[in-house]
Amino acid sequence: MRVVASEVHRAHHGLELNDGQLALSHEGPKRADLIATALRATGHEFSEPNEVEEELLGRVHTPEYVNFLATAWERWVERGESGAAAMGFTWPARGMRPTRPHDLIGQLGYHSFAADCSITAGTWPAVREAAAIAVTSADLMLQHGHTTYGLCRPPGHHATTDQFGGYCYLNNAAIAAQRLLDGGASCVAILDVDYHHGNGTQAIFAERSDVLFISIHADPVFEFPWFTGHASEIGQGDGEYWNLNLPLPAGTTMQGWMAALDTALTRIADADVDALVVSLGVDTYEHDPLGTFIIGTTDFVEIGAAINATGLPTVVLQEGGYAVGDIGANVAAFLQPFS
Ligand code: OKP
Ligand code: ZN
Repeated sequence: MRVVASEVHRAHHGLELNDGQLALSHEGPKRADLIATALRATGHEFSEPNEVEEELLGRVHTPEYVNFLATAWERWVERGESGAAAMGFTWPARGMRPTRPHDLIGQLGYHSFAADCSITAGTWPAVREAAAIAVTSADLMLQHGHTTYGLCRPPGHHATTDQFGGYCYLNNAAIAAQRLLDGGASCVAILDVDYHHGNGTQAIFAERSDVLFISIHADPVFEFPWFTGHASEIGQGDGEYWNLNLPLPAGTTMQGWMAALDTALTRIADADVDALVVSLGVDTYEHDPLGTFIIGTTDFVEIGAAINATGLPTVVLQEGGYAVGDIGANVAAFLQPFS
C-alpha cells in the first residue's frame, strides 16, 4: 500500500505538563520513526509529501491561527523569552471574554486549550509537513483510487479551527477531508478510532453536512479532552445528525469496541459517502500508557478488515498511540487488510 511519510517530524518534540512537571511529551519522534521502520519491513511503498498551500490550511483553520502557528516561535525568541517551549497558561474560561490579546503570551492562551502542548523551534516545520502528508495522501488516493496511509506527526484530531492542544496543531484529517471535497467528492466520512475524542474535527465540521464525523473513544466523564465527546453532541444547523459520538467505558474490550464500530459503519453506509478518512489512533492498545482499553495487536487486523469491507476509497492518517515499543506492529496490523 502507498505510504506518505517524511523525516521533518523529528524537528518537533514538545513539552507537556505531566504529574505537575514539565517534561518531554509522550508524543515524540520515536513514534513515527518506529512506525516507518515497521511499514518498510512489511513492504509498503513510500513517497514524500508535496508542499501544502497555506490557502487550503486557511480554509479549515482561520488564516489568523495559521499565521500565529507559523510565527509564534520567532515572536517568542524576539520577546526575549528563554524557555525551551512556548506555552499558554491563561485560557478564556467560564465568565471570561474570548477576545484576542495583542501580546504573544495572551495569544498562546487564546489559541490553545490544554497544557500538554507547546511550541518549540521545530514545531511549525513539522506541523506543516504533517498537513502536507495528509494532503498528499488524499491526492494519491484520488489519483489511484487505492487506500493510502499518511504517517502524520504531530497528530491533528484535537486541533480546532483556531486552537492547539492534545499534542495537535493543524487538523490533518480535516484538511484531507477538505481536499477530497475540493477534488470532487460530494460527501466524506471521517471515522476517528483514536482512544481520545476528536474534539477538533467535530468542532470544524459541526455545522456542515458534507462531512460526517464519527468518533469512538473513551467517555469524557473520565478521560481527556473532558469537555467534548458526549453522545448528545450531534452537530448543529446544517450539520445536525452529521456528528456521531460513541463514548465507551474504561476497560472496554474488543466486544464492546466492535459493537461501536458496527454502529459507526452502519451510519456511514446509510450516509452514502464518496470517500472515507480514518483518524487512526492505536492508543486503544492494551499496553498504551495513556489508555485503558484492552485491544491487542492482532485485534487491529480485525478492525482494519471491518473498515476495509466498506469498500470505500480510504485515506488513513496517523493520530495517537504511545506504547512506542509496539506502535509499529499495531499500525502494520491495522493496515494489513488494506494491502
Ligand atoms: C492525543 B491523541 C498527560 C496528559 C495527557 C492528553 C492526551 C492527548 C492525546 N500528561 N494529554 O488523541 O492521542
Ligand atoms: Zn489519542
